[in-house]
Amino acid sequence: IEHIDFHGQPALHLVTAAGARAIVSLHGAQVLSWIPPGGEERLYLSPLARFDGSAAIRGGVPVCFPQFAELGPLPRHGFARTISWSLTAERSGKDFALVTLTLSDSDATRALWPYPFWAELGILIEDSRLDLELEVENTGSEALEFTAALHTYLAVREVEQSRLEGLHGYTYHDQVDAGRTRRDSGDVLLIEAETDRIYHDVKRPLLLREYDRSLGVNADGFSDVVVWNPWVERSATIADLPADGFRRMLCVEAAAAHRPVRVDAGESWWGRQTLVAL
Ligand code: TA6
Repeated sequence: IEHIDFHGQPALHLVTAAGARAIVSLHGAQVLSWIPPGGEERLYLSPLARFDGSAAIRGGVPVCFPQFAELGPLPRHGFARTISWSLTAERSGKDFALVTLTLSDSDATRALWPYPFWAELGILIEDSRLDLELEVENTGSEALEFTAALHTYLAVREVEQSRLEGLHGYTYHDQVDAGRTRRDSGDVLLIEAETDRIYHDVKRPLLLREYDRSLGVNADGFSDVVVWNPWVERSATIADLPADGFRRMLCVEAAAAHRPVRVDAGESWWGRQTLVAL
């Protein structure tokens, strides 16, 4: 585990003996690159991403906390992705590398959200797996509620030729249709237009299939899965995404969005997303 400078930001470079690699920015505790053994990047990072702190970094795995999207009064996706986290542990062995970053309340967070908390993101690479585990502890004396997501931007060769399997039969809120509730009836999800869906209570592991490779996506603790691709017109409104960027990415997010998470005083919650390169 090496401390590096990545586009002017302090970052960590994780490497395992088997050849897996990841880059994690302390700003936002954001994983910006993950390359399993074999050498192919599996996360999308926009070539127009800004690293100067003026905006959230477009790509990798932004941590949305304590608010997902615009589900409350906070800035979109909360504040965790736009402030610096602290490195509290780093460990590596023959086949793995692990770092732990933490964030707790400060004057800046309390100005937006009045709760004392402690959050930890554990980032583990092992074999062909990337494991992200978010824990949130309520260090205050009254219950708190939040929504959250690991807003994972998966890299795809061509989004229209990718198939996301595992969501059939689940109910979702369709954010491109005024939040209407629908039920997924197809065997696979194909991305052929702007897509922004919150699938509820997803219990199955998902599989993103491309013509020559696949990626397993599963989660625990997070009840929902968000699938997002901005497609042509929406992309044009996103300054830090190139015009054809949407073709190279698909967000498959582990989220707690549909129902807020409630954490009583002194209690904690955790959620995990795991990606497995196949
Ligand atoms: O997770 C999907 C979403 O909430 C979309 O509605 C979309 O706007 C996206 O996140 C990106 O948000 P951002 O604030 O990073 O531009």
